Amino acid sequence: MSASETIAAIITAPGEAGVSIVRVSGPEAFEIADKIFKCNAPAPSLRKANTFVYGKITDGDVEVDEGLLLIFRAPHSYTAEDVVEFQCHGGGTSAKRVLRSCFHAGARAADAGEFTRRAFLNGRIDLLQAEAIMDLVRAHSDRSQTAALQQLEGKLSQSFQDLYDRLLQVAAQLEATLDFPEDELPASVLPQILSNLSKAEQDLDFLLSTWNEGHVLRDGALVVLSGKPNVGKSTLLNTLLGHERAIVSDIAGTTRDSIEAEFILEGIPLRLVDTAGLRESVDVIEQQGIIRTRDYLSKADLHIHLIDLSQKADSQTYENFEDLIPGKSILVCNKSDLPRMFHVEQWPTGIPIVETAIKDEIGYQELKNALASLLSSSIDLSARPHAVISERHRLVLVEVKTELAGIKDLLSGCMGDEALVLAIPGLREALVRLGEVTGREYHEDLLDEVFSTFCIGK
Ligand SMILES: Nc1nc2c(ncn2[C@@H]2O[C@H](COP(=O)(O)OP(=O)(O)OP(=O)(O)O)[C@@H](O)[C@H]2O)c(=O)[nH]1
Ligand SMILES: [Mg+2]
Repeated sequence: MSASETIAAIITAPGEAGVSIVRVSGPEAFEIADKIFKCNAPAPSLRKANTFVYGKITDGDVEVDEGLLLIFRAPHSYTAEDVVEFQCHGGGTSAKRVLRSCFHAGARAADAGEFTRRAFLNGRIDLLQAEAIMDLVRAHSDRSQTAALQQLEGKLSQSFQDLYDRLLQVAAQLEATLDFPEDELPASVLPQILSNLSKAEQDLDFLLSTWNEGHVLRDGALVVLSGKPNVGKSTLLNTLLGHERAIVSDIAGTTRDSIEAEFILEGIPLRLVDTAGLRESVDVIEQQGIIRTRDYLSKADLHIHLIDLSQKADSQTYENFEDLIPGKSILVCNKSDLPRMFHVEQWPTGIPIVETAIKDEIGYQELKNALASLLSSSIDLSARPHAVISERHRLVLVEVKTELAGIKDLLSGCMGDEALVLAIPGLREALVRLGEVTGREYHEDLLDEVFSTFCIGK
């Protein structure tokens, strides 16, 4: 992979559409445009930046499409290189023919994420901003999209920069301290260093506290519907989605396999999972389904457990209650429209209980409110969306936190030269790791890891 090569890819989604765009980036972008784009004079390479022109796109002697050519000159382009973009016709064929023509004229196919990787390598954006671009593309809700936009605008980069600068200041203070003979060290130095370290720890803890929200906004909160067969799980899934996604019937054991569907609640993406009903079963397929239910329950962010008020409680009911976790689970007492047969000695404690007749949408709004209330423990719904860290960033922060705790212990014990000498490498390591989040420090493996999640054309 070399920036001396000119790369090309279709940057719009496949499928029928009015327009598709082919981007070409690199030193030969204009040479390629001159070869394949026929327009009124002047030729593309002689045209001004940030202009567009109509013309015919050719491959050798063959005209392959007509469209617009957009002109960007380094460093004012997506990649910060010379870039031309062909706006041609959408659909399965036109853009592919235009792309092939670019290859014949000297471009090579761009790898997944290569345009954005070049934008990073050319210093136009940092690694956090590069990741934000993919988060934007993948955002499932307004809130996720706004958080990604904030990250692209550099809000998260600034927080990491502030943390980095504070630790750099501590490193400088420690190095300076080494120059003093031990008995001449000013008394104020150690408290200053420790206070800076504590402030860094606070900033770090704040960033870490945004992880759960980041996980929910990027991946969606996994909300698992569970309960005995026939309690109304699939009816609830369909009601939430507003269409008949799962089969509903009065035969217990209708849902055999887990069914996942996306649902947006208050701007937050949820991955709803309808599951096979929990019961003792001799049916091998049903047993497999129940294993999957258990697997989903172990990974769930939130859990809606349903019971049927028209049926008597039994030992399975109590066994299922053991899966309920305060702060994570809601108990839905369904079929309240039917004569009540359900009685238990002991209701689970600390679990919100909502009575419903889902079939008639009774109690449905209360259930959505209870769900939003549980979600608000990881996301402050009243606050404006803000940039939040991802799993990659969390792993680095956890390491840096451990490193800082070790340094604080060393320095709190004594302020001898030995402690200083031991503390300095730890701090340097913490700075290197922190630098990897924004890409101030990077190596090929790190870039491969980050950009491997990108798609072609991004
Ligand atoms: N009376 C009444 N019937 C309901 C209600 N909710 C669901 N049902 C009925 O209960 C039956 C079972 O509903 P499902 O949604 O298939 O139940 P399930 O929990 O998915 O069942 P399995 O897939 O077998 O585990 C269907 O006949 C529904 O129409 C309700 O609130 N009141
Ligand atoms: Mg079902």
